[in-house]
Amino acid sequence: MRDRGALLSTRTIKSNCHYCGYLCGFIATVEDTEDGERLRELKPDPSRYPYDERTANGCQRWRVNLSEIDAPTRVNYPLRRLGERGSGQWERVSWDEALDDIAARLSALAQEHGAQTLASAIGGPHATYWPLHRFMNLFGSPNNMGIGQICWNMRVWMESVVFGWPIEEDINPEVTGAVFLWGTNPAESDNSVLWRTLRTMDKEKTALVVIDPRTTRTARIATLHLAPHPGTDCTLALALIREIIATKRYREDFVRDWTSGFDALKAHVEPYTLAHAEQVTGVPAAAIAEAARIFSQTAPTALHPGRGLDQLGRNSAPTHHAICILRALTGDIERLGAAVLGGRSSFISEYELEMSAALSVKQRALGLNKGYSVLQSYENYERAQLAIGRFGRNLPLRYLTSAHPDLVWHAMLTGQPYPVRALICMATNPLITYADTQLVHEALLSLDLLVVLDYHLTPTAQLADYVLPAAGAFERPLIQMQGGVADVCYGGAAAVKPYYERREDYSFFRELGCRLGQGKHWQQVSLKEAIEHTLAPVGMSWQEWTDTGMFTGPRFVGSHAYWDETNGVHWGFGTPSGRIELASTLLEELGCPALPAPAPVSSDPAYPLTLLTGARKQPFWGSSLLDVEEFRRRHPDPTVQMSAHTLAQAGLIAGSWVELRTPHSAASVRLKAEVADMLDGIVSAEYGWWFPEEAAGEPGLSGAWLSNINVLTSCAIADCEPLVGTWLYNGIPCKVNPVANSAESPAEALAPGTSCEGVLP
Ligand SMILES: Nc1nc2c(c(=O)[nH]1)N[C@H]1C(S)=C(S)[C@@H](COP(=O)(O)OP(=O)(O)OC[C@H]3O[C@@H](n4cnc5c(=O)[nH]c(N)nc54)[C@H](O)[C@@H]3O)O[C@H]1N2
Ligand SMILES: Nc1nc2c(c(=O)[nH]1)N[C@H]1C(S)=C(S)[C@@H](COP(=O)(O)OP(=O)(O)OC[C@H]3O[C@@H](n4cnc5c(=O)[nH]c(N)nc54)[C@H](O)[C@@H]3O)O[C@H]1N2
Ligand code: SF4
Ligand SMILES: [Mo]
Repeated sequence: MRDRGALLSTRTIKSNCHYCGYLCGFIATVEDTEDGERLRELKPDPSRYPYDERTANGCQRWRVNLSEIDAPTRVNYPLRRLGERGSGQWERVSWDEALDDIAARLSALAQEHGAQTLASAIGGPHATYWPLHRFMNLFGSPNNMGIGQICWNMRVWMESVVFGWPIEEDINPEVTGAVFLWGTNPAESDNSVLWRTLRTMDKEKTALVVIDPRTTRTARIATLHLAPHPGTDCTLALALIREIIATKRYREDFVRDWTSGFDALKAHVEPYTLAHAEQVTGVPAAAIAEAARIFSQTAPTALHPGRGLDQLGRNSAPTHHAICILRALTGDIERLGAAVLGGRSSFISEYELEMSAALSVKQRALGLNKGYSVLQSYENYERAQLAIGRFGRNLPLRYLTSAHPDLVWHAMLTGQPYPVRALICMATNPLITYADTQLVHEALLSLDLLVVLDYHLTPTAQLADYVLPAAGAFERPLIQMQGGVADVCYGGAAAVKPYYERREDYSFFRELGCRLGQGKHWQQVSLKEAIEHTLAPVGMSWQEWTDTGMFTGPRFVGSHAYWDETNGVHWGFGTPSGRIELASTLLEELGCPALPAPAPVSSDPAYPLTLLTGARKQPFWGSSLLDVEEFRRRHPDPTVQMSAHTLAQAGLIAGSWVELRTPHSAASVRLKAEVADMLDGIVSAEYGWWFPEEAAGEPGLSGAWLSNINVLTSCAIADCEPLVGTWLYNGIPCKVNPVANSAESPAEALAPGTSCEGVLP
């Protein structure tokens, strides 16, 4: 732990939490000591977005910033591997030594194999990724792996296909008549504005419809809860569409004036009767009809989809497409209280910051996705942009072209279609959070160079050549820009200088870039300067930014209806036809069905149960915060939930360790069985589990194999959804067995006596 030295003075500064995408404002008390600055205290800041006393009380994570900033498990100095990969042995080196060596090795690898030999991996919404994207563009590699294919890309892509640009939901209990939460559970996944709004709104005035196979805490406050069999949501959506058309409850004028493909849609949904939908989804016909009635009431309806739909493999794209159609039918688009098109950033956009234009045509053509995922590729990003770009808007290119992990892991292992020999991971723990842990493990072991930027020595970091200590919340300024698909950004200043030798991620990419001849593209020496530069076009000073913590541009709702004098047409939407395309001409041009249809749901007679993975649970976040003792006391073990009936049928005892298997893997994992209110035949397993207290390094990698649900998942490209490459995290055939010694934790059962020796120098 850090020596405190004598206290010289105390001051306060406005800064931000970064344990989720809200970046809540806090007033940080900082002590200046002889030994440097130290974060002493945090108080929620009533002057800044998204303050509300109840939020601060409702969020369990922000307080741990005070201990995590100096936790014994933090990485504080650049570490270089000693011995074999995964040995668990490290030597401390200087940043210059690390950067010089990484630059030299990347140069040599690019010389031998081409710049595409470097891949990168990013994670969830908790970091500033554009510096990595800029570095990769300037280096000349198209191969960034994102987690977007199973997080937010599908939404952005399908909204862009149908509406010509992503939308922002506008849930406002003053005007919103109904909120549909579809495959999302904000009670566990959201600590702030959304959950607070839903919880407190008057359900007599604003109906709340929850669509989820589990009776979650969110479902319990719903006006109507529909529990479809996992993966059957597309059929449900098509039945809602059919019912709304059949009962003439759609907005006829809006559909006539602003959409295309209605007749084709009407014919297409004909087979999706209430009876058919009841049979496929298990939701009673009367409940579907009631949901259709609520959706199409006169007041605005806001629809908020979540991970339940994002991670449905082949059913993900058609389901998202169908819910976009629903919104358009009832005119709930470009409508306050429902959804509005996002703006275009009037500060420097993420597209410009990531310098996407710098990646040459030749290197784009080497993108691994070509021929595999139709939309998620450089060529078809450009195709979609032809219409979208009419309004000077650019979708964030690097996210929406990110390379499919299955293709990248295989290029590492086989050298096909070309060798990928190096990987930089920033703010991600792919060994735990990406699909198919065995494949990820083999691929990482095969590399010539693996560099990991993180706060902790995660299982992924344990396999690295270099682990570089990242500055975290309160140690660096922040800016969140929604990928540039809205005219909003928020964030603020650092409270303290990074502790020890930690550095901002920005600084790593800049320093590495400068060593590789990118110097003229990294004019701003720090992230603070880069944020000032980003905000310059809107005339916002640093002082104003850190005082308010937010920039919002003017909001134009209904710009599609503006009459363009010069061309004698309405502005319309950013699609090829200028209308909302219920039947997509872009998809048709690309050889795909223009209208959504459900794909078969996975099944396997040898694996009779259905596995949902990754249901969010407070207070944990992804694979993070498992080292926080207080959290582990409250939630010590990974759990798998099922109904009392399913538990009994499988011969299991609540509270005991059980073994899960799927057809994707010869291995199994252990979690603790828990009874919950949900459909029979389904099991819902937590994700993200490893055990920081277990021994680091091979073979155990701090318990990375014990309860990590991604040991059982797969992202095999042949099974992925063809437009974006989404794989299946929800709806995997599985079986659950009792285990001998079911009171024993998996670590006791498999690796007796292992414990965490201090591995950090
Ligand atoms: N089976 C299954 N797998 C899933 C999911 C699921 O539901 N089921 N969910 C998926 C989804 S939606 C997501 S978004 C991903 C999340 O996957 P990841 O993003 O890989 O997981 P996290 O644990 O959130 O974060 C990884 C690491 O980032 C570090 N970190 C945080 N902030 C920073 C930063 O600013 N800089 C640096 N250098 N490091 C930082 C943390 O210490 C942590 O070790 O998981 C996906 N994987
Ligand atoms: N505490 C906590 N909060 C988080 C995170 C975290 O790790 N921890 N991660 C953040 C990230 S990266 C993300 S992407 C968001 C995700 O946020 P959400 O989308 O709200 O994710 P969940 O809370 O898991 O809710 C998804 C729901 O979908 C349901 N579901 C599963 N399969 C199906 C299906 O086939 N059909 C339908 N209709 N529903 C289905 C599940 O039962 C579950 O209740 O959460 C963010 N917030
Ligand atoms: S909601 Fe909680 S975890 Fe998220 S930024 Fe705010 S205080 Fe931090
Ligand atoms: Mo996510």
